[in-house]
Amino acid sequence: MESRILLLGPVRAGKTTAIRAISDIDTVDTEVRPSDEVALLKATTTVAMDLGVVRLDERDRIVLYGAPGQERFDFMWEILLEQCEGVLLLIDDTAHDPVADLAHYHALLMRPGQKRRPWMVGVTHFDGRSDHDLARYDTVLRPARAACGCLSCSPPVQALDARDSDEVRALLIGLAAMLEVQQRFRNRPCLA
Ligand SMILES: Nc1nc2c(ncn2[C@@H]2O[C@H](COP(=O)(O)OP(=O)(O)OP(=O)(O)O)[C@@H](O)[C@H]2O)c(=O)[nH]1
Ligand SMILES: [Mg+2]
Repeated sequence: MESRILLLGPVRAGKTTAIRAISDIDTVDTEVRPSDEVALLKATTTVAMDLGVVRLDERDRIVLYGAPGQERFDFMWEILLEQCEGVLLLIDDTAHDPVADLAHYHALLMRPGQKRRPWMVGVTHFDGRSDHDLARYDTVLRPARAACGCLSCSPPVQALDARDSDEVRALLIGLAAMLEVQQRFRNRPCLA
């Protein structure tokens, strides 16, 4: 089975890094030196998309797309979302307000009219802290979770070092399993 997964999230969350860490092919990327305040955060930024491929086993492979984090390229988010069955949302835990970042992307993925997709949250730059520190993200996810237990309303949240190919792979295997479950029970309604 071939799945297409979009890595979405703010600048510096680790989308390009994760795809480079795990891809079995030379990745395609669109990195440029930033000309604005992003230059304070990092040397290069994605302006269109990343592309990689990871083979999970004999049968399954995932095509990975990486979105640009900058809001001014948000038109690419919709184009890439259209191509993808699942989303791995990366949130930089050290950003100014990472809970607000999650709320922003949650609103995008859950807005009326948006196709419901299985998705997961990978919290990056977490660097070995206790998983209890992930609880603050529940404030965003709790209302939708309480309304419906479907794979789109109840995304798992996990710490992730985007540089670590084993960690990225483990998350993607989980997400691929969610996609398979969704395909088997295609008609299961979202109650939210
Ligand atoms: N310490 C630490 N660094 C990380 C972690 N995950 C990613 N990084 C680093 O954070 C930076 C992320 O940069 P990118 O992968 O370019 O981020 P991006 O999400 O593609 O950003 P844009 O393309 O600008 O939207 C890289 O320098 C990574 O090495 C982590 O868990 N811990
Ligand atoms: Mg990038």
